[in-house]
Formats: sequence, structure tokens, C-alpha cells
Amino acid sequence: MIKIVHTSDWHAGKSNGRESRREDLQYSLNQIEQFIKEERVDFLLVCGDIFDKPSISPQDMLIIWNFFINIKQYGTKSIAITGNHDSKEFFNSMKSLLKLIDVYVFDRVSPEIKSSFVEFEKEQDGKICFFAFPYLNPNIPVDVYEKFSSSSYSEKYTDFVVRYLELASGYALNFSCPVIMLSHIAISEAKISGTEKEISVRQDFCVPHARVPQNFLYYALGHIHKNQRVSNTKRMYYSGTLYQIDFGEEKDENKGFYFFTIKDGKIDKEPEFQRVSLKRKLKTYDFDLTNSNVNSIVQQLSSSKDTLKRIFLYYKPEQKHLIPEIVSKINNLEGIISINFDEIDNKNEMQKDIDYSELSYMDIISLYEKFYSEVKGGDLDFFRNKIQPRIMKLIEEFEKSQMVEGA
Ligand SMILES: [Mn+2]
Repeated sequence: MIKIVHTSDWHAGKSNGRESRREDLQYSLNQIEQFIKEERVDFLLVCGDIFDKPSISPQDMLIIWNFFINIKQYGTKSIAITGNHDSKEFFNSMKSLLKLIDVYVFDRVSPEIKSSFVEFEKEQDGKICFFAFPYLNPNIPVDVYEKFSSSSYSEKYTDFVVRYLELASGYALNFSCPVIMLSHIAISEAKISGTEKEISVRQDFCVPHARVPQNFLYYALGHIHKNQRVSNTKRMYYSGTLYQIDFGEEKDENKGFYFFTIKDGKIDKEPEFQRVSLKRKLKTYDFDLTNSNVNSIVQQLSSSKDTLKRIFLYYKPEQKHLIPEIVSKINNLEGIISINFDEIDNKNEMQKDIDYSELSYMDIISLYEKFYSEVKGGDLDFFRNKIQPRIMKLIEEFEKSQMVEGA
């Protein structure tokens, strides 16, 4: 029997305001390590966004490398791909070193299909193969997309991805064993963390699940932070984050990883979500100064030690002078991430509902699109058909000019 754990989106190095999330990640990784040790897991799949930023502090690297070193003791091999938050160059530099501790890294989508595969053999259980499709930046291969006749860039992106996956699925037939796919990608039907709304708010740069070739045994996905089996698919799974990365995930406390087993080339035990407990939960506190005083606010905030707090204070115009005192009293309490205040009449206008988890993985074009439609109130079709292609051309020209200067 081959035992597999699927996880993703660790975001090592993440902080919210002045609060580092290092201890939250460590707490969750310890639980995975314990699970791996007890179950004697054979393979760990890490589907991107291992680190939160391209520049990584030594403390955060220490957590990640120690984790991989620890699980190697139990005979576990790791397959890891990069996400949009990871530096491809960094992982390229670490690839050979990491192989020494049984971590197989795929740092970018390779032009050569066969180098996207890795095969292992386990005594008695036979062979197993993994196909890795790391994050593909939609804004880079404009030249490549030109070959596709589809009308918009987002369609060209989807067509390119589908074509690559079809070639890979054909190549996978060369292996006489089950093949598992790993990817850091947005599948159109996936649900975004926190809310149940579909990801269709940004249909571009998504791939509909029906266009992904069906012959892989399991699809281990990263990118979307809410754990789920993508609806209407058999085995297309997002493992989600291991702790609430930001307030977009405040309502989603169900964090963890998937575990499944393979026997005689088939799934033996269907994927089961293994929940981890959270070190600290994210919590929004609303205070209305017309019916609560400073002391009760301070008391309520200091009595909840296991939360990271986002605070909204609402006041009547004549209470405005109270704000500096309240802020100075709560600012030094433990776990304060942000303090926001506004007049009570504006309460409903404060934009709390922006899904920051979504923003955190947006590229510059998607961010500008959100700004264009939601802040400037512009027309989305006009943006996608007229503005977006021009921005992409500009980026492409800029990158070309950089290459010449840098040569
Ligand atoms: Mn992520």
C-alpha cells in the first residue's frame, strides 16, 4: 500500500500587520509531521506557495528545511512545486540540495514534457509516478500564446494550459503505473476561501475542470485556500491553507490536509480530510462607542488570547475625541493586527468584504481589473477586450527591453 499526504499554501514568512504567522505555521506543520510519523506516509505532495514572498528570512527557511529533514527520517519522500508566491530562481538554486533530503522540486513549467515527470518504485507495491505543473504566470508567455487563435488573452492562456496538459496526459501513458498530477492553478469551478461564492469573479486565467485531461489518478491542487473536492469532479482536490492566512479566511476554520492510499494501481482508501487545530484564529471585533466604553473594550480584547484581532471602532461625530485614547490603550494588547475607525453612519460603507485572500494571489492585471471595475466603476468587457491586451503588450515590451539592457 502506498500512503500519500497532499498539502499546499504554507505561506511561510506570512505576517498580518506586525504579527508574524511563523508560530501558526509551525504548529500546523508539527501536526502533519506527527501524522506522517504515525502513518508512515510514503509521499508528501506540496502544491505551491511554500513561502509567502520571493525574499525569505532565515528563520522561515529553518522551519521549512527542518520539516523536510524530520519527515525524511520516516522514509517520506516529498514532491514540491512552486506557486505564484514562490521564487522560481530560489527553488532552482535549491533543487539539487533538496534532492539530497528526498525533496523533489519542480520550480517551473518545463518546455520539455518528460522533465515534468518523476517516477518511484516501492518494494512490493510497485511503481508510482507524479506529473508536476507548477504555477504558470499568465502574463509571461505572450509570444507562446500568439500561436493560439482564441480571441482574448485569458482564452489563450486556458488553451495553452489545456494543450500542455493534453500532451502530458499522452506522455503519462508511457508509464505502466498510476500517475498523480500536482498543480498550482485556478480551476474555474473552485470555491474561494471564506465565502461560498464561485471564483467566477475572475473567470480569466482559470481552467474549467472539464478541460483537464481525465486520466490522472488524483489531482493534487494548490492556489485556492479553501479545502475542497472541486464540484462534479471525481478526484480533483484543493487541500487549502494550514492556518487562516488573512481575514478573507476568517469564516473558514476547517484547515488541514488530505490523506489517501493506493493499492494495486488503484485508490484504496478515498481521500480523507485530516483537520489540524489552529494555534490562533483570526477574528474581527466591531465596537459601537455609543454603547460600549473603553474599559469594557480593553477587557474583552485582552481576555481572548488565542485570536488575532482586526478591530473596527464606530463613533458618533461628538465622540471623535475619544478615539486617540482608545487606540493607545488597545494598541499594545497582544495579537492586534489592525485598528480601524469611522463614524457610525459610514459603518456599512467600510469595505470589509473585500476578499484579501483573493487579492493576495492576484497578478498585477487582475488587481488593476478589480480596481477598474470596483473602484472606478468601469465596464469589464471593455477592460478585458481593450485594456488588458494593451497592458500585456506593455509588460511584454518592457520585459524585452529589460533583457536587452541586462544582457
Ligand atoms: Mn496561496
